[in-house]
Amino acid sequence: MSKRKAPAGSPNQGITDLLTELANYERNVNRAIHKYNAYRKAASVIARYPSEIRSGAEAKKLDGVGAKIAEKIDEFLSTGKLRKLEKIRQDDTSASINLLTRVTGIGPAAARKFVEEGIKTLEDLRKNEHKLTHHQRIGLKYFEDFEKRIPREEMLQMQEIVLKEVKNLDPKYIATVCGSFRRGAESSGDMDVLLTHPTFTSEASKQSKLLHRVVEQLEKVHFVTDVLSKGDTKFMGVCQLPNKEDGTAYPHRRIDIRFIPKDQYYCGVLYFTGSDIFNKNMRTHALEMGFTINEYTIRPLGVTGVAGEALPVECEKDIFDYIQWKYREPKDRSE
Ligand code: DCT
Ligand code: MG
Repeated sequence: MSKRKAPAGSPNQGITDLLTELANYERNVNRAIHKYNAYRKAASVIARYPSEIRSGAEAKKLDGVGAKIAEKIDEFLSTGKLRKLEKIRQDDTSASINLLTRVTGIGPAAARKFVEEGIKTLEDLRKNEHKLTHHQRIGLKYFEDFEKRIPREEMLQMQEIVLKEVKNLDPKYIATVCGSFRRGAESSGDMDVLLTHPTFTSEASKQSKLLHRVVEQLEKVHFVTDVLSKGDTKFMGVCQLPNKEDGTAYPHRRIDIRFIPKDQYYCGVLYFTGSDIFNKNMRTHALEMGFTINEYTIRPLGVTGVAGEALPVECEKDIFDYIQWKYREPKDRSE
């Protein structure tokens, strides 16, 4: 999962930037996840609105934009700024917490703790390396690189390396690059890879070696450069494309690889393809149809609301079929 960095380029970018900043403030500083989601939802629907918004009332017609957000949009359109944001930006604690949470491995709670200890800048973090976890140290080391979005062209090259190495190890592996890349995005925040193997099912005993072999191979060819964390079913790390022909290096990138039982693979692919907002909407529709979906399974809900056995799933479309939803290609899953 990547930290929030929206791609640029809508006619309402001023408004979406403002809403994203408010969203991050609510999540990181207030830890108000509902407000965070409300701002994100509004930003997302406005980002896809094709023409320039001229008033709060116009924005309010969109699903996910309420009266309060419409008011803020009016203030921003008429004055060019937002008093609430100006105040937040001036507040030293908020600004520091927001900055520190941009380091991977530092969540809102850790950021607040650091700030209370007087650790407020990246420089402060560097001076206090002994207080950081391994994950946070790597996050700090590649701070600038991880802030950069990954152009699709590079994602394609990265995908080629991963799929080739996996196939060379054992052609029976199945791997899918999910996330925004699978939705066709022109740039991505990170690389989300899902992996399975026919011998690994939710019934079968653990097959821990199968993920480790892939990671070791990707390290061997110098694609994976650092490990943030490594379990039997989830690897979080750092990767880098080989240098360009003129010798210049590509930025280091975040990569996650999840090893998923074959019978749960397509629920995983659906979930990790997202978007997060699409997932929420699909889960809501599933509930209305009497099913519960998560990243592992789809299960029918009994009359008492208790979930039954996992239903068999052979592809993503099976999941859409169960809840009687028309299949949507990944590129049409932004909401
Ligand atoms: N996801 C979700 N709910 C969340 C977070 C993530 O359903 N709260 C799913 C949907 C997308 C997928 O996980 C990968 O997450 P990210 O990498 O954060 O999103 P992305 O769509 O790939 O965007 P980015 O280009 O920023 O990586
Ligand atoms: Mg991603």
